[in-house]
Amino acid sequence: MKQIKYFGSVWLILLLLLSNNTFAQQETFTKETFKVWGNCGMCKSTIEKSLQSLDGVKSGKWNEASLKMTVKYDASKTSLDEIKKTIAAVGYDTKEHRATEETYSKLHHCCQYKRPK
Ligand SMILES: [Cu+2]
Repeated sequence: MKQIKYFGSVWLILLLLLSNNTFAQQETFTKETFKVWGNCGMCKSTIEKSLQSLDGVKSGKWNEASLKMTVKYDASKTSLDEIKKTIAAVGYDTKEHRATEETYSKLHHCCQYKRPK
């Protein structure tokens, strides 16, 4: 009887270790902050929505006052470069990736922010 109890707790400990490990794996996201040029709340939703289709991005938040973009992503699935390219593809500039003139000109007129030189 004592032995059964003993094995029971061994299993419980093993189970706890395993689930702990699973939680640890979910926390391996890389967090980065960088500047994205833009104007308003509409830009915010366009920028943030563009990343929803990108595999490996956990979250992306852009602040229209500071122009700061904060992303959390899985570095084994995507990269900062890929994220910036995706943002440029919907019309928004970062230091490294500029939107094409064509994409920029298709933005709503109030979203046509002052572009970096
Ligand atoms: Cu806008």
